Amino acid sequence: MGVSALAPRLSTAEASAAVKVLEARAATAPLMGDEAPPTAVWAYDGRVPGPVIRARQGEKLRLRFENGLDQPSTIHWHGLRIDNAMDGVAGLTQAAVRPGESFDYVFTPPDAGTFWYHPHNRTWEQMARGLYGLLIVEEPEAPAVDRDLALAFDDWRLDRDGQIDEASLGRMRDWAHAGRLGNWLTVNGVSQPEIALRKGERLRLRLANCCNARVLSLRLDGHAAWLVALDGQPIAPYQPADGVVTLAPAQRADLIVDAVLGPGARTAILEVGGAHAVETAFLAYRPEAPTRDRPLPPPAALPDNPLPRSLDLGGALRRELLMEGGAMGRMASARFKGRRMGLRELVDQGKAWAFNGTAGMTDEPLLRVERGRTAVIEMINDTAWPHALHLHGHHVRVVERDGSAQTETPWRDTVLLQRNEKASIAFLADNPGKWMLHCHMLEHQAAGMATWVAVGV
Ligand SMILES: [Cu+2]
Repeated sequence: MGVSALAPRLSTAEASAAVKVLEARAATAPLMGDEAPPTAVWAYDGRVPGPVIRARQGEKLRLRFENGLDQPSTIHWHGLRIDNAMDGVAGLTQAAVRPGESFDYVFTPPDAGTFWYHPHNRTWEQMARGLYGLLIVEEPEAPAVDRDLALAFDDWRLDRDGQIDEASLGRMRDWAHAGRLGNWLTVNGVSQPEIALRKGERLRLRLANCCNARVLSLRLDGHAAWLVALDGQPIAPYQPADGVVTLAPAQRADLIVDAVLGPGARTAILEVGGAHAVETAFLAYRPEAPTRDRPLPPPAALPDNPLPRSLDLGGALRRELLMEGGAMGRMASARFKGRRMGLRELVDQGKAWAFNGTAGMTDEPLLRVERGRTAVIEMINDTAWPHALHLHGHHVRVVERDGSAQTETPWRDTVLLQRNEKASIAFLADNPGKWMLHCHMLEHQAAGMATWVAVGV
């Protein structure tokens, strides 16, 4: 049984003609459950998360973004290696779409996998208020699973009335520390949803960390899940020894899970990163008899995406990226608006972090690389905080971590660096344009951790 029975599909002719509209607007969402008053949010098509967009690899997608908010916005298609003009970065690849206006995004996803979309203008506020959704690009030959479930994790900061804590939006104490951490966790916009399943089923779970700043460590209790893809890109399937999948903000993981418990069993997807495990969602077995009477063989690898076969590290262009700043850091000053400022003045300007001594975007890119060459960025996290570095338009491989060479690491679009850690990433600069490289702890990005890379331009 394949996933096709469950995912409605348009024919090719219909798909190329159809323009899907995504409207960002104020809405309400039952984040605290149906018994509590709903939370006022900003949402795509009035839903949190926004609708799951299903696309097919290599087929053109047309999405009209309509801005029904009272501030400018854009949509960035996270992890998709598409044309630069469609990347959705306000001020770099397009002008922000003003209230009441629209923008047509037209692109052809080259890779199958689990991706997502969110604004790229005041992202720290617009995502904290609920603007994000998943974008799934289906393989031409989807793996045989009984169900394909997308799970978007988010932590919200809610006040006592269950409303978005607006007073703390933009608070520098968060910006100079871990970022905006929430106090209310949802999966697909619901607290502790229950997923019904039947013994014997094979599930594909697509997990996405849509939090502003929280790193999630997730473990499915009672099951040995196969990890088959990271950040949309297939890996050789394996079962993590401790069962834990760590996802930095913006990272995704695809799991294959066989429902091996008995009818009536109930188990949880746990978040185990904190002092005690938190139940984020439940899997509840229906009482019916198993769908299969014998276990399935281990899952096959997902089909390859058209990523480079190799990276020419010897001939690579190399740049260092020194990450500094934040609370308990050593940074005394940084450049901002064309001059050097001390930390206190930077904080007054809403900045707390720097890349190579400058807070925020610069006129000149971090590096300028000709199309077709490999680039290596040596990232040095000289801060007391973890950071999740996201490069637009490309997937990267970690080729060195803390001085040790790494080989055949997974392709990622977002790489987590622990405090005081060093990691070198390599990528083939094969997608021309201006591509952002920034921390995906969104408050760190807003407070200075943002630069860009020029490919062939
Ligand atoms: Cu960061």
